[in-house]
Amino acid sequence: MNITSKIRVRAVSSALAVVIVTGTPGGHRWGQAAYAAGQPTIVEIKAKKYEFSPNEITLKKGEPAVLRLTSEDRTHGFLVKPLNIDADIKPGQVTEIAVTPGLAGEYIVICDHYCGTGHGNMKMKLTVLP
Ligand SMILES: [Cu+2]
Repeated sequence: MNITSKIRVRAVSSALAVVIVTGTPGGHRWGQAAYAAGQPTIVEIKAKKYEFSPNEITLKKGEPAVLRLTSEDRTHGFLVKPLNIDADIKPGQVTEIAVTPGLAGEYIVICDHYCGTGHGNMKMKLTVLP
């Protein structure tokens, strides 16, 4: 299988580290080395018109997590501006976002990739506990 994975490392503030990994299912796991140290919580999230499932997740401040995103139909977006997360979710691919939230709070994740008539309501809640 061709390796089409990409790793984008965001400019990090001291409060937050975000790494976005995109790969094909079954492909080489680029993220493995990066995650080995932290034993992150894995959170699977599926996207489809016009919802995320689950539509609510909870993380803990300072604890590393990996959001593993897949799409069941078409390309969706996954945007949480305050946490510096901005990813595309493409069908047939797994998009992994390694995040260690630095700020507690309640955030709204929105799909920022136009996906049809219900697009404007495609949201989920991400809570970061202190
Ligand atoms: Cu959308």
